[in-house]
Amino acid sequence: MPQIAGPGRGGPLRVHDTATGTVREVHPEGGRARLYVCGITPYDATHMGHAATYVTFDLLIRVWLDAGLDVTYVQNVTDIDEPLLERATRDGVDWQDLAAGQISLFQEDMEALNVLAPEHYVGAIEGIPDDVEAVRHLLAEGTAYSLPAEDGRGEDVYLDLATQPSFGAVSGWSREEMFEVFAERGGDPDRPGKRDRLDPLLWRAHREGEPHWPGGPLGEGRPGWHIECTTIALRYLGESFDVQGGGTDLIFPHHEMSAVQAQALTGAPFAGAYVHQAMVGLDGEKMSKSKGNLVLVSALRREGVDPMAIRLALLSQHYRTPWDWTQRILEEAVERLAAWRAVVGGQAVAGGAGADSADGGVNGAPGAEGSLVTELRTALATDLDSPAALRAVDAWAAAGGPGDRAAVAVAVEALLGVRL
Ligand code: 5CA
Ligand code: ZN
Repeated sequence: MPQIAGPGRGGPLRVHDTATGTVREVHPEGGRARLYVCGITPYDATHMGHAATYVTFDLLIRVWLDAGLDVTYVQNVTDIDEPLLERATRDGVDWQDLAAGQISLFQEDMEALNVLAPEHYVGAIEGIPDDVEAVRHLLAEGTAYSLPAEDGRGEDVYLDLATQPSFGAVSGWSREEMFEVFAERGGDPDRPGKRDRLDPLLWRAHREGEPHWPGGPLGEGRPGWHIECTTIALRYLGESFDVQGGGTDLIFPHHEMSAVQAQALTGAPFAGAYVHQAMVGLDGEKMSKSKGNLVLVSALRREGVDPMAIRLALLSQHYRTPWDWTQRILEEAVERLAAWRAVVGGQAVAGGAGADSADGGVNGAPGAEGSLVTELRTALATDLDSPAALRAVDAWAAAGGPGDRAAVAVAVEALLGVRL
């Protein structure tokens, strides 16, 4: 990741870890931080929930960079999965064309929101050879088992959770809680023959009319959803990387299963911390492609909304609190952006706190801008408290923008990703 120029250095990041239920310091030794964030399933355009997730992890990266760490950031794209195939069939389009179009739109949206691109952006299809190798290994170890497909022409493979004592460590959920969402989130609890109804699918044998890839000893087929993220993360980040990220809708089964599969493969914990963005909704319901209640980044951009205002709207809500997108939140962000820009682009304010701008701030003794930068750093390093960071800039702007305004603009972009 690029180093972001800014004055001085920020302190170590503290962030909420779902697995321990605590806010913990995540500041790896050795100067390199490793992050994996679950990417999109590319069958529909980026909505505010996705955008909130990727802006949150962008903030996390910016705090790490500001603290002097190098960051290796990996994201997958689920370019083969049930919902993508269903949507393509429904709309009578080729699933590969659908995915390619949505992936470019997502990347344009992210760029517009000034979200730093991952170093490795890896498609599930690209990862299939690693999945095959992983599943073969688990079968050989006796931690996975096969079941004949309904048509009798191939075998599906499942992880045997009973062999994995770490199962449950990510979510901390009871089995009852797990069953409540397992089926609706891609699980197949009623598949006959499974040893545990929660066992995750590792490999699905080829069925008539479904896309398929060579699986070597597994035969033709395609990987299950969770193994995709397990193998991509292990290949590009290695064992026990620092943060696994995504929305809270992925805590179970996705992150639980990706982690337990990694543990089965390597014997080591998958990640050091599991960080989750709360769900963004619309009118009291989770915003989701399957429900169709969407506010799209691309649609707002087409209407001429400044992407920096969209970013500010997302940052105005704390990542751990579920919230509903409203027009009011966007309007406030538009006003805030205009207010900040007016101060940063304006002439120096006479007298008062503005008088100390002469000391330069950036590398010299901290002036008014220096104390603002310290406030921003403290807010963000304290469990990514973006609302507090925005309030600090508001207060500075309301005071007429004392100190070196150009230095403030640099810090606001470096830390918050907002271009003034
Ligand atoms: N491809 C999988 C992950 S491997 C997937 O969940 N794709 S997705 O397109 O459905 O979601 C992309 C990311 O946005 C995920 O991290 C997901 O947790 C997050 N997300 C989805 N809906 C919301 C929402 N309403 N609010 C916040 N985050 C969301
Ligand atoms: Zn994932």
